[in-house]
Amino acid sequence: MFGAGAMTNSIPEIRDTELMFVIGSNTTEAHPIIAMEMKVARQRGAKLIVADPRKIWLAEHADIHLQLTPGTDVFLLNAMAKVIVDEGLVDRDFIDKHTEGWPALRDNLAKFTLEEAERVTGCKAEDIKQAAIWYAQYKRAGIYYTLGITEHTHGTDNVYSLANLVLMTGHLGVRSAGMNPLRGQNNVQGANDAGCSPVFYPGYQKCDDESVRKKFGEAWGIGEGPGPGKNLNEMMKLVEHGEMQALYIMGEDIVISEPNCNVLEESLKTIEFLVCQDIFPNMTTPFAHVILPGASFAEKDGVFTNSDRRVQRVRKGVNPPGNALPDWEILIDFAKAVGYDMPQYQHPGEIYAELARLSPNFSGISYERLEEYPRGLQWPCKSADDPGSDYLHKGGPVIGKGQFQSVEYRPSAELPDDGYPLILSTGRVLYQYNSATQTRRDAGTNAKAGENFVEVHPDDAEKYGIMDGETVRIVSRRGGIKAKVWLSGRVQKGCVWMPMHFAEEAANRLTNDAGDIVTGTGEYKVCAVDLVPLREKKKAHGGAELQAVRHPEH
Ligand SMILES: Nc1nc2c(c(=O)[nH]1)N[C@H]1C(S)=C(S)[C@@H](COP(=O)(O)OP(=O)(O)OC[C@H]3O[C@@H](n4cnc5c(=O)[nH]c(N)nc54)[C@H](O)[C@@H]3O)O[C@H]1N2
Ligand SMILES: Nc1nc2c(c(=O)[nH]1)N[C@H]1C(S)=C(S)[C@@H](COP(=O)(O)OP(=O)(O)OC[C@H]3O[C@@H](n4cnc5c(=O)[nH]c(N)nc54)[C@H](O)[C@@H]3O)O[C@H]1N2
Ligand SMILES: [Mo]
Repeated sequence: MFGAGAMTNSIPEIRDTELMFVIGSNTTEAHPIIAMEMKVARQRGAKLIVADPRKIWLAEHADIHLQLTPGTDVFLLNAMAKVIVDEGLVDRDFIDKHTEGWPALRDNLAKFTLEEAERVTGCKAEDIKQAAIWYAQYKRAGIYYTLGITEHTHGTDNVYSLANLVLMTGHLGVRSAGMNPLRGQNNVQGANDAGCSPVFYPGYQKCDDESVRKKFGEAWGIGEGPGPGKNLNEMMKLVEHGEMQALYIMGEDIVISEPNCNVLEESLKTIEFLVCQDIFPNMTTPFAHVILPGASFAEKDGVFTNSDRRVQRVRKGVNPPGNALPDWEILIDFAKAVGYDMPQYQHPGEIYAELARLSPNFSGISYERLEEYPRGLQWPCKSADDPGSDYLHKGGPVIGKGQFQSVEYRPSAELPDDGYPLILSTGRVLYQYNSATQTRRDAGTNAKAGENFVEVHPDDAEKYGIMDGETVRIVSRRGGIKAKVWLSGRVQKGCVWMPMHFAEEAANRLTNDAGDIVTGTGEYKVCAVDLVPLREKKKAHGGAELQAVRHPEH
């Protein structure tokens, strides 16, 4: 909608903001460094609005906590947009000069009344109204969002709705404002920048553009480059249907991290050829025909690009163990082995030089220049004397005109019912990292967060007759796992929450693999579950076993 896929603003700008709207981001646990900047901003008097179904740390410290029902963000955000129109707080000048599609959006907002919003989201109408007014009134007002927004079947609609708010209030191209998706994995921004995407060549140049395909095909000596490929969700569906013969997985533990992983695990048993390139054995490597040992971040040279488009040098600290190699060296050997004569790069700096040569946004960045910029260079950086860009869209969206997008509210794919009366949402804790392939090897993090748990609201616990610390079985239409109950006021009534990190009782045995219609991202944040209390029952010959005491049908 603006023409660039990254944080519009920079992390150091956060401390100078006047208002933070944090939605679907447990920033203190998942992005603690960014959260420190938010805490500084708060100490300096910035307003804080948090929209999250759980009472996360930031919510406890917010001026307004919009504790919405999971999956109802589209309604919340469009109701906020309507308030901004009704209160006469839109930035007419910005809309006229820098956007397209305003009349259609404005008309579409009519149905998102505060009364309906209160009913659908469970948030108080007056809170929604106040949040909207503050967001529009403050000039340096920034939106920060992550998976609570994107990991839904309507994730793209959520993002559209947020971007509409930014455009209608003109909070774009302004220091300490903008729209800021916080990237999850180290260098996930850099991977996308470099073209690790089914729809983009390096530098976000589109695969469906013939001139782009020609340009890269020529540079790589392969005639015309290929068009768009399949996204992760589409590939997993092909694997399930036995239509994928081979998979080459680099740095991903799909058996833990993909939704509805029971089905995936079964189909991996039958895939003809599976390569895993990883720094550790993980839950997926047992299915592999070939394992290629990669070198870790500390064992190789290169650059990482963080969430605010900042390209920084990293330098090898220790040698890789055994026959492990940096990923780029493995890829060159692989290319050679399958008959492609890839240039014999001697150093990742040479690969970066090629990226910069072919991608205008990075053309001013080189390893030599990065020596002079210990804090990195932020793209767009278009020439050797360009100091890089702290915030984007100065003087108007880079796309030319910002594109408003009208959306309709669609509930989540699977809603609670009599059989599965609770909403399960999944996510992260501070002390474990994603599939936990890395962090569970460490005694310190395991001492802090070493076992699976499920947060349950005390009222629901009473209904089920379960107590704090008791082990329960959690069941969905796709599978069942065990976890220890944490009675917690963090979750709202009717909702339970658990982390995704624990392979032995993996949350993704429960989650729904329905995907967003545009991106394919799985609905990790909403599925329907039931709890089955387990009680210890003495066995006849000593020992004890856990047994279900209710709902024997599960
Ligand atoms: N310690 C640690 N840090 C990490 C990671 C890790 O595993 N551990 N992983 C990294 C990765 S890859 C990523 S992508 C990021 C993710 O960072 P986050 O997205 O902050 O992490 P999550 O725990 O998935 O939680 C998202 C938040 O969304 C809320 N939420 C759930 N459903 C909804 C909804 O329907 N609407 C709204 N508005 N909110 C909702 C949840 O309650 C939660 O507070 O973290 C990164 N940082
Ligand atoms: N239920 C549920 N599931 C989720 C989510 C959720 O919120 N809920 N979030 C989703 C999200 S946002 C993400 S990003 C995924 C993350 O899921 P994954 O990407 O599968 O998990 P990670 O633990 O980040 O890393 C995967 C592997 O990378 C390896 N690795 C680390 N460094 C290197 C390296 O330098 N080279 C190579 N070759 N390998 C390396 C690690 O050893 C590990 O095995 O999970 C998704 N799954
Ligand atoms: Mo992520």
